[in-house]
Amino acid sequence: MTNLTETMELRRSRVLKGMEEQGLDGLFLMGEANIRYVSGFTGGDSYVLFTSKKRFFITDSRYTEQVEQECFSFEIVEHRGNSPGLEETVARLCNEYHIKKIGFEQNFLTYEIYEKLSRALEEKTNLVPVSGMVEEARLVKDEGEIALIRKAAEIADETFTYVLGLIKPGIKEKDIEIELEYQMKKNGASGTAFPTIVASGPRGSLPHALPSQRVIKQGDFITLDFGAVYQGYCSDITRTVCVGEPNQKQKEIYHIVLEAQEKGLQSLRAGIMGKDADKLVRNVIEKAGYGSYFGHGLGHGVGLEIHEEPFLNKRSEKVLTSGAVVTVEPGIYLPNWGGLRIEDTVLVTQKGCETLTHSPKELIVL
Ligand SMILES: [Mn+2]
Repeated sequence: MTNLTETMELRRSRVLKGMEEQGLDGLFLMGEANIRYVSGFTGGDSYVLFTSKKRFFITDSRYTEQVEQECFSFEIVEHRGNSPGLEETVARLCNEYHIKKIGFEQNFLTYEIYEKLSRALEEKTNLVPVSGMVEEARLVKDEGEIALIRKAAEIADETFTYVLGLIKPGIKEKDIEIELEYQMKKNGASGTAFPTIVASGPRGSLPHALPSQRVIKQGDFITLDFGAVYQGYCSDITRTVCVGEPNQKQKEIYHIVLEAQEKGLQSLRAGIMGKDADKLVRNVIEKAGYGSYFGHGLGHGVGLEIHEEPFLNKRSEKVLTSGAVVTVEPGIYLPNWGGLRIEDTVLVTQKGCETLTHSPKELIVL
């Protein structure tokens, strides 16, 4: 594994190369995950300004000491408090370093900041919207990142095994959510990767059901979708279990989704296009007659963010690369009946993919 300094330098040189290709002599970053990726900073409310020659880390007094500890090779510039505001600060640096064309992240910079920044900048500086300049680099995970995602996946697996022991008729969805989140933290997670989903009985038809006060009953399917964050990196797993013996229809639908999910794991490899992977999995569910009940995409990238590139869905023309980490998560959702989803986090490799979440997938009957 390369050391942190080398890793950061490599990441920054990729971004600088992208700037050069787009003719930018400045790049203003506001996306939190992007900033963490190029700086190692774990706090919030801070920004990075790259110029061809200098790197500025723009923060306020709450974080200055933390930036000194976590980041290197940046000139720290304070804003807010006793200093001028963000837009004035960025404009001052652009003027001082004669920036002609500065890129800003169009998906993060608000219209309000854009207006203030436009007004503060001198006329010779052009503000140019850009996207994906850091996200592209983040697509391929390095060894260190993969190790952290592996750990986040392991925490999720351990948590699932533990929480299975607590699920029985009479417990509420909310209780299961609290246990999942508590156990993930006990197992080393800094937090949850996204709001935990617990959907039982007929609520299983809501793909993103938030846990309710519903009491678990004998015969319920329960879909648990949760993930851990470990040192900034996320995991994502979904399992559906049955409380008591499943009926014929539950068994039938479960096996269709399982077959589709396994088809996904067999199909993923470097070189496949997102929409082709989606199609192969969707075919399994369509052939079984439930195509219209699988409304969402096959999966998404996972890393510093829970949902990031590459997205795997009907429209995705992104070609998967070795080192991408994605989810494979087909589901079937039948209104007024219920539903289920099965999801793993996987690492895309040259020859196929490696599953990082290992919880069992045969129907668990509690
Ligand atoms: Mn997911």
